[in-house]
Amino acid sequence: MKFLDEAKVYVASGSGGNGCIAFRREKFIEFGGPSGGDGGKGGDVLVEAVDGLNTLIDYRYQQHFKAKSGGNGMGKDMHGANGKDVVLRVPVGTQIYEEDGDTQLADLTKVGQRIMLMKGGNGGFGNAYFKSATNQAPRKANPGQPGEERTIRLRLKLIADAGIVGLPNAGKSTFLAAVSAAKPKIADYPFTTLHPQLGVVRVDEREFVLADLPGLIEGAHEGVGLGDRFLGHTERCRVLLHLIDGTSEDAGAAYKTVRGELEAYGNGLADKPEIVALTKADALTPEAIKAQSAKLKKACKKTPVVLSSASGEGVKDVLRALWKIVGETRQTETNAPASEAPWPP
Ligand SMILES: Nc1nc2c(ncn2[C@@H]2O[C@H](COP(=O)(O)OP(=O)(O)OP(=O)(O)O)[C@@H](O)[C@H]2O)c(=O)[nH]1
Ligand SMILES: [Mg+2]
Repeated sequence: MKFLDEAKVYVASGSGGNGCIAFRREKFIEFGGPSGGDGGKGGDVLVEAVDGLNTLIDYRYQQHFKAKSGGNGMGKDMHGANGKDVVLRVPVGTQIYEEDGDTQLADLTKVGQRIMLMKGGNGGFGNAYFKSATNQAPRKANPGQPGEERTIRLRLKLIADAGIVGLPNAGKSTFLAAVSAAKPKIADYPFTTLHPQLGVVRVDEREFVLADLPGLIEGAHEGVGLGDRFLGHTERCRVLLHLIDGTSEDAGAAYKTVRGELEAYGNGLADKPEIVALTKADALTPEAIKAQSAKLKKACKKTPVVLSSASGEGVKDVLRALWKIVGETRQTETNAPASEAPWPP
């Protein structure tokens, strides 16, 4: 499945059907009276977060979604049919914005969450509706209300508990492959990973979702390399795993480069809890590990985990450290008062 995390779509709700003017005239039946039915309601536009989707790629192929109009009312008191709704199925984590891309309309964070984006127009009343004591034969019916139309932007921000950041070639994808069933592309050239990938990690009978991201380089916030737009996918992460290539020249400098980009991106990324690990330990001599760890420690002001996805060294430690934060933040969330408390209480 191809990955796409932004899409612009045009949506329109259905117009209501017109009311009808008709009179019942039948042989042998007296006082037939007005019998024009009401128009049907136009279809609504709904957006639903569904399971098993993690890309907006479908919206590359279809960008126009129109709900059906309601049917017109007819004689013999027949009501017009209601127009069919249109439901946009999106992955969990999708945000809906106005066309300007700034005003958020909705944020779908749970499977099955459904929002009404635009209501269809109501159908018009037929003349049977206007019959009254003083006007027994109204020649009046309403037209249906028009539907609405607008252009919206969909933006997917994946929902993962933890996200892996680091320079290209740091071993991010290799780590994800080592700890989950995900099969990311791994190669010894930069920018192997072009879009985020998720994996489910199990540690001590617990599960959490880990996201592997493309590499960041200096100037990413100005568009260098792949830019930093994909960092949007870490905005919802509870913790970041920052991997630093042990075979690089200076692990401390590598760390600072990525931190600089996280800070430049903003949106609270630099304030997220972070686990720091020095990778590819199997390819280093004990002296090199010591030297690189010291440089890294100086830069990040904590002791980095020494990690090797190849030999398995340190992998469990990293997962436990991640789970500790993921588990704790999940706990505080379940204890927190529900933000959408029912009303009246
Ligand atoms: N010896 C050794 N090599 C590793 C280890 N982890 C990754 N590598 C190698 O490092 C290279 C880059 O690994 P990737 O996992 O593709 O790196 P990445 O951080 O995902 O890189 P980008 O996707 O380009 O940002 C590959 O050749 C891996 O085989 C490790 O633990 N030990
Ligand atoms: Mg990669």
